[in-house]
Amino acid sequence: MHEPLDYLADEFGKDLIDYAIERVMTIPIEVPSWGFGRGGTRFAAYSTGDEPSTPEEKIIAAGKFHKLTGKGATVALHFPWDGTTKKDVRGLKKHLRKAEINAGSVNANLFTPRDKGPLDATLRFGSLTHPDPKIRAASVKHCLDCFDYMRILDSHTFVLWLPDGTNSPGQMSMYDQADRLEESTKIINAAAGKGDRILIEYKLFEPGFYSTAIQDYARSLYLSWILGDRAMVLVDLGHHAHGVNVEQIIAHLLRQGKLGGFHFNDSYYADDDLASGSLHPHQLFRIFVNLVEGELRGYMPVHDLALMIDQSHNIKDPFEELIESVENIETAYAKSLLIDFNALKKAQDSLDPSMADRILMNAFNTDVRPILAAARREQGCFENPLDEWRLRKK
Ligand code: LRH
Ligand code: MN
Repeated sequence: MHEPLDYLADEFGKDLIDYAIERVMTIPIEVPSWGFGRGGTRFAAYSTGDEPSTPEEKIIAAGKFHKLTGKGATVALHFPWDGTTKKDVRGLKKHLRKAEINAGSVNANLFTPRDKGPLDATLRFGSLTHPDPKIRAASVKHCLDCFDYMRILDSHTFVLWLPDGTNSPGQMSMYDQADRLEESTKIINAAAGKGDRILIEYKLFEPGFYSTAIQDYARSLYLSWILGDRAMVLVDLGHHAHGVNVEQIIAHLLRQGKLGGFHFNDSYYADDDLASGSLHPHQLFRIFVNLVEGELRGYMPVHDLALMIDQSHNIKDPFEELIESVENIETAYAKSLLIDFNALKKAQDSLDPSMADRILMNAFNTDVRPILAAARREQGCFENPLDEWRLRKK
């Protein structure tokens, strides 16, 4: 009986299919602690009470997720959402060890007003670019605290997304905004430890609706050049204006050695934070095509990038939406691995775009589910995590 994998091996060759299975099996995809709870919108957070809500409950869920899917070996953490003291963080470390998973990236939070201390509602005027040097110092201190947490958690990835921006033309001088940002990020960068990478995340707008301090990849790239080798650009797929060619940005950043990683999600309108690949599976495919081609050309290997999911789950069971997202990311990656890049380049260089695009679409139109199933089987995980999760929920 010809197995589905056999058909794939007939078409693409057994070596390439075995390679794709190995690559899908080992690609590290990081899940967000905040993705196991219900995110909410500006209108409401629709908690049903049965989803994880405490940091411990989220880590336990992440442990189950890793066993079920083979992905999520590391969990992205967000402070103060996941803790406010070193004691809390040591507690997290215990939960992570028990769940047999590790801490991934540590995300600073300079948008949630604290109950006590200087970072209160004044954060609406900014944090690292706040007009008051005391607030800037307190914001820098929060980032330095995150480095302390990274030491406890043995994490080496710091994610800096800055909510700073303005809502009107007169609110702040663009020059002051830029000067303060550089001054603050230089202090943060100087405090980073050996082997740490600082991922600078840009975003077009929100919560600033007139200006945003780090509004596009050029801004992140500029900061990453002035801060040095450990500073890289983080591409959140939902943080672009309509019509922006995201995979072109990715190729350009990879070529400059400044692509640090991703926040995978999907969106129609703005920063919708919907399930990765749920609306634009072909865009996710094009992104992986450029990552795989970049690796073949000697740029940073795909697996060395910080491949993280950043989503807000409101309607579906958060656990199930994360399974869907990981499957869509694995699918896009597996399809991109089926491309014969030599044949593609030959078609491109011989001015034959029809053949070039057919090579891409042939890979995209290939059913790679047998590759994903084989990758999970070989890891001792479940070929169909969603069915298994539902069986367990019963
Ligand atoms: C900002 C963002 C950032 C996180 C937050 C949860 O929109 O993408 O990465 O800190 O979402
Ligand atoms: Mn993000």
